[in-house]
Amino acid sequence: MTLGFGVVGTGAIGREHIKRITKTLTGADIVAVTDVNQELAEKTIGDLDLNANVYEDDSALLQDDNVQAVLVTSWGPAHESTVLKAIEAGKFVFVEKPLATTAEGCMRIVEAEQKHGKRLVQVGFMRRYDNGYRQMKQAIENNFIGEPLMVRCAHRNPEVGERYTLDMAILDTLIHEIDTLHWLVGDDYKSIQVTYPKKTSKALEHLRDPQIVTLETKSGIIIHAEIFVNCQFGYDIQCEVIGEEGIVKLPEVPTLEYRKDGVLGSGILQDWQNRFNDAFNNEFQDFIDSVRHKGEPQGPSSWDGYIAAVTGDAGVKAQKSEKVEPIELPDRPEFYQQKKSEEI
Ligand code: NAD
Ligand code: NAI
Ligand code: ISE
Repeated sequence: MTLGFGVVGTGAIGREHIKRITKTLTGADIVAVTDVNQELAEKTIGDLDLNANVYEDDSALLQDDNVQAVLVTSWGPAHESTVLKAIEAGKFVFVEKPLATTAEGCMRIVEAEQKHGKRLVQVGFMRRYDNGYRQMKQAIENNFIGEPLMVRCAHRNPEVGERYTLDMAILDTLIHEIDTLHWLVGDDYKSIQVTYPKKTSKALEHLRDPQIVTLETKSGIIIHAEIFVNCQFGYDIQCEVIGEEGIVKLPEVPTLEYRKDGVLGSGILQDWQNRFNDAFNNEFQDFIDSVRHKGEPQGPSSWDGYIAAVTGDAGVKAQKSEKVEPIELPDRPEFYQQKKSEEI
C-alpha cells in the first residue's frame, strides 16, 4: 500500500516536501492539496505535475478516502485547527513546527490524540534526523564524554525580512534548538534567560539581534545558545557538548574546498533547505515507513511539540523581563513514553 498524503498549505516548504515525497522518497504519493490561496494550490498541481485533487479547504480534503495522512505546511497559526480535524477523522498527521502557536493549543492536540488511543501525529523537528546530531547523541549515550556539563551552540541566518518579529527568534528559530537539545542530552529544562549583546546595525529597527539564550536543565547542565538572524555570511548551525571527559561537536557540512587567489577556503551554506535536506528526507522516509509498517509514527510527538511550546512561551517572557524564567512541565504521560529501541 502506498501512503496517500493530502497537503494543507502549498507554500515554500509545502512544495519542497511535495517534491521530496514524489521525486526522492519511496512508499508515498500526493493525492490531494489545498491552500487558502486556491490559485496557488491549482498552480502547484501543474508546476509539480501531480495527479491530485484540489480541495477548497482542509475539511473537504479530509473527507477524501484516499487521504491517509495529512501534511500540514500552512502557516503556524493555522496548524492547530487542521491537526485537530485530522485526528477527529482518524488520519495520520505530519505537521511542520510549530504544532500549535500556544501551549494550550498543543495540549488540546495531546488530549485529542490520547482520546483517539494511538499515536497519529509527528512534528517536523527534523534535526533529530540529521546525521551529525545523531552521532553526537550516540556518543553521549555511550558515555564517550562522560556526563554532559555544558552546551554551546549557535543558530545563524544570513538575514531576515520585515515580517520577522522579536518573538520569532524564540518561537520560529530557537525552537529547533529547544527541541533538539533536551533530546540530545537526555534531560528536561528548568529555566530560561535572554540577554542582548550590542545590536548589529544590519538588523531592522524593530528587532534586537543577536540574542543570547541561557537554558538550564534539571540536572544543572547550562546551555548557551546564540541566535543571530542577520549574520550576513551564511546559514550556520553550531553545537558543542562539553562533558566530564571530553567534547563532542556537530560536524561542519562539507562543501567544496578551493585554492584560488592566494586563499585556501571552503564555502558556507546559505539556507536551511540545503543544510538540512538529508534530515528532511530521513524524517519523511521514517514517517512513511513507520506508518505503513508499524501503524504509528515514531518521530517527534505531540508531547515534544507541547514541550517546545511551553519552553518557547517561557523564552518569550524572558525576552521581555530579561530575568531567569522557570519552565514548568508536567511529567511525560505513559502514552508518549517510547521504547528505547524505537526512540528518535
Ligand atoms: P509559506 O507562507 O510559504 O506557505 C504557507 C502556505 O500555507 C501558504 O501558501 C498559505 O497560503 C497556506 N496556508 C496558510 N494557512 C492555511 C490553511 N489554513 N489552509 C491551507 N493553506 C494555508 O510558509 P512556509 O515557509 O512554507 O512555512 C510553512 C510552515 O513550515 C511553517 O509552519 C514554518 O514554521 C514551517 N517551516 C519549517 C522549517 C523547518 O526547518 N522545519 C523551515 C521553514 C518553514
Ligand atoms: P509559506 O508562507 O511559504 O507557506 C504557507 C502556506 O500556507 C501559504 O501558501 C498559505 O497560503 C497557506 N496557508 C495559510 N493558512 C492556511 C490555511 N488555513 N489553510 C490552507 N493553507 C493555508 O510558509 P513556509 O515557509 O512554507 O512555512 C510553512 C510552515 O513550515 C511553517 O509552520 C514554518 O514554521 C514551517 N517551516 C519549517 C521549517 C523547518 O526547518 N522545519 C523551515 C521553514 C518553515
Ligand atoms: C525557519 O522557519 C526555520 O525553521 C529555519 O530552520 C530557521 O533557521 C529559521 O530561522 C526559521 O525562520
